[in-house]
Amino acid sequence: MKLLTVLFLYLVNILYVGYSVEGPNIIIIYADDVGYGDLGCYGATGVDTPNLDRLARNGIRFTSAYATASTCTPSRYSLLTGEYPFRNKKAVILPGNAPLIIDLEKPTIASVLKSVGYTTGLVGKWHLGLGPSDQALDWNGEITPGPKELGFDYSFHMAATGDRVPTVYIENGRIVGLDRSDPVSVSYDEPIGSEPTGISHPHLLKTQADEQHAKTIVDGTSRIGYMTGGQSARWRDEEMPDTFLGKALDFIKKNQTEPFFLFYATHENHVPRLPHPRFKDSSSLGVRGDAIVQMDWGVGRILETLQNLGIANDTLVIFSSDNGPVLYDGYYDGAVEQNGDHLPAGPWSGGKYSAREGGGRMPFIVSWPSKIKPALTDGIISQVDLFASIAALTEAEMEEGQAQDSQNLLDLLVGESEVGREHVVVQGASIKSIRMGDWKYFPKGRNTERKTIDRWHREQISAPGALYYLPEDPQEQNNLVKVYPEKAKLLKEQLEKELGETSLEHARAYLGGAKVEN
Ligand code: NG6
Ligand code: CA
Repeated sequence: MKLLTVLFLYLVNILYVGYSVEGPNIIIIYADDVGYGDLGCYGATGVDTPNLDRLARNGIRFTSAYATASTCTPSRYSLLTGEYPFRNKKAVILPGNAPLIIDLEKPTIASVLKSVGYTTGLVGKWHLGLGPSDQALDWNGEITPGPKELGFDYSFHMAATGDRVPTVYIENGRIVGLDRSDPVSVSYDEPIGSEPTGISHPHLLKTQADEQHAKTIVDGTSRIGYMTGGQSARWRDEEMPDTFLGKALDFIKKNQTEPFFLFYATHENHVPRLPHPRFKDSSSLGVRGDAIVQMDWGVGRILETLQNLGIANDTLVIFSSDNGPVLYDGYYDGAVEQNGDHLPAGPWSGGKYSAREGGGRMPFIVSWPSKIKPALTDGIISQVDLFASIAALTEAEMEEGQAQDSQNLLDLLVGESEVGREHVVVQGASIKSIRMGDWKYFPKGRNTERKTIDRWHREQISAPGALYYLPEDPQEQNNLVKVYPEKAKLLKEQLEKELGETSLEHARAYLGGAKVEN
């Protein structure tokens, strides 16, 4: 009898450990510059997103989910490390030849999942720098350190953004399709090589661009930065989504029998918006809407593949975006003219580069068919919380001080609770805001955000700051700071506490002086 008990306990133990190590597959689909109002399930008009709508119908749709910043590099930094971006001075929009900004000692979601037995993959946009910080990177050898050193077993990605050189794919640390006799060089200071630029050869362009985006022309589109060589390796913009999707599907198929983590970071909806011709006029918003339809189609293919492989029920899929929407972002692609009545940020004001709700509040959908029941939640969550929540889900150990801003909101994430964060900080291009409950506060301060996007900041960010009551003022127009000074003080103090050593002045000075200013 005793022997039987021991045997039983032993079997239970194997089963239990086996289960915890297996966990669900995890896919984070991270869109670029897709706003709160850009999906059908969040009220979009002029663009249909049936696949994401279905994901939302069968999963949890969040209405108070945030990116930590309204630009790309800082948001991605937070998602992967579980830290607010202002903890790392280098976490600002990076040029395409920036060194890796994540400390190699720091755990990432990928390294943590790897440590509990997941196979980890990155496909799509990176934009967190590549190579060492003490010497220039040779793009033609092994590109390291990068995703691999941060815990990704497999990677297929671009260096930075679609509008920045180098315009090549990097797979497991090597440029794909590179001809050694035609090496790649990249410069963000001086012009290099003799290739046409948008300034010298505007007639060669598919779309005209501003001066910043008018450097080396690749595939008919001028970019930010100069590049020579690598002709055989240069991407074709219109094929990029299919290329990334193909790699994502390959990764899923290859790893279908073991737990995997895929960080699938789409290029859509960043500029240059050059969707595949088969999506032409698939929306009524011009290329910006067509690119959203294309992204949605790709999500559909991923879901269909999970279904066909029989692993859909055991796969946790999280969809979100890195920052709010923008219509004009350097290329005259018609997005502004063709936007019609569509509200890319939904009911919120501001968008990309802004610390208003439109800059940080994101579409956020979570699906896990075997576990999650369909729901709608207003609990506050930030993408920075994915680290601790996913660590809790997979029973991965987190050490003291790691991922310091990440809260374990697993219960909210899987619909077992509606309780989220008490407060959340969103970093705009030059100013930070805090939301606490239904209130939103901006500190007093010089505002260097782009006038065209956030001109009202200039009027409203005057002493002693600005306070808004979101349920009645989603557009953040009615400054109540003088009506509720105590409330303002409470939020101000909380914001200062969150910032910690990063004083407001310091953060602002740094962002204001950053190379790429917005
Ligand atoms: C800005 C670019 C913008 C875009 C952005 C990065 C200018 C004038 N504008 O600096 O076009 O590339 O950086 O976008 O250079 S993000 O989504 O990756 O943060
Ligand atoms: Ca972005």
